[in-house]
Amino acid sequence: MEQQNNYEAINWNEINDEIDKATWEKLTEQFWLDTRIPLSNDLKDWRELDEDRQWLVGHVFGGLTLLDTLQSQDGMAALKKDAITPHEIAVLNNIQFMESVHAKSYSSIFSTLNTPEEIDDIFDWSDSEEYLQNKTKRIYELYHDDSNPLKKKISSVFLETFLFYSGFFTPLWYLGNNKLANVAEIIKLIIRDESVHGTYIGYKFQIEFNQLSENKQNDLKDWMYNFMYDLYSNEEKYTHLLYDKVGLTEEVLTFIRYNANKALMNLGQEPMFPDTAEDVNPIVMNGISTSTANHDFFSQVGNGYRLGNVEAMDDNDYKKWF
Ligand code: MN3
Ligand code: MN3
Repeated sequence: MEQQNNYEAINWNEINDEIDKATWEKLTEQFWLDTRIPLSNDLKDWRELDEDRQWLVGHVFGGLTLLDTLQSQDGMAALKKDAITPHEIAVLNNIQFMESVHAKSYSSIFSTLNTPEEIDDIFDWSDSEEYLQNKTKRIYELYHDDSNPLKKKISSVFLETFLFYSGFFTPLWYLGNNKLANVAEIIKLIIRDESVHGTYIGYKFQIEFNQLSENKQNDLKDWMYNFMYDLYSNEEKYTHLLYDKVGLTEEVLTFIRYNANKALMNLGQEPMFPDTAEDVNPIVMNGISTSTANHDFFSQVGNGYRLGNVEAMDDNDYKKWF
């Protein structure tokens, strides 16, 4: 009989990469569930929105549901195959579960704000809309190509730090205008998670990228910038489709170019677009960077449920942890 190698138990007392442990602690510390947010408090704001704006809110969340489904069903499973340390797999398990929480949380928003017929329409749309399906299929194919682990990591970071933001713009915009605060609270919790995910997966990318020869690094860089360019031109069309009716398209495009640069930075690369934080509408920027406005959200539900401040990580957070 052929002898198999012994199966090894994960040992948290022997850490190969301190970033794994720090990320596990950060993610478990900021654990949350959609069921804790009192979404029905936003119904009054919702009823004051006109039909076009209600359509926009419903459909950006339809799009986000599709992307978080991709992350929870395919993305993290794909990255786990390439993990270097057992602790990295544990971190990716945590991320995978939270992607399911994210995907589910939009349904909590739908069931609060939308009628059953509207919800059916939104899911029919997200399961068939051309530009949304384009980006989803492109990333799906890369996740299922095991021949290039680094391209999988690029896909994950582009998805989470760039492609979600055409959708995130809407709740942040309303938050800045003092509307739909509880819906926005869910989105800020998701953004806080994605910020850690993008930084962590970008860090794991850089470890392997830095071991490549200069030629191979340059080839991969070319591929990466072309891929970003393709995704951006698709995203432009998606943004027009969603935002033309409410006149916000140009502001959204600025915001997504800013986030495209952040995605490249997570991967240790130079920005591609001239847009910086100063170019983004400050109403939206406030929403993304400030602590959660109202911690009473959590005392309302009792049980001693406590969360730290809701804020996105900045570029120096890994340094701060140590
Ligand atoms: Mn997610
Ligand atoms: Mn994520």
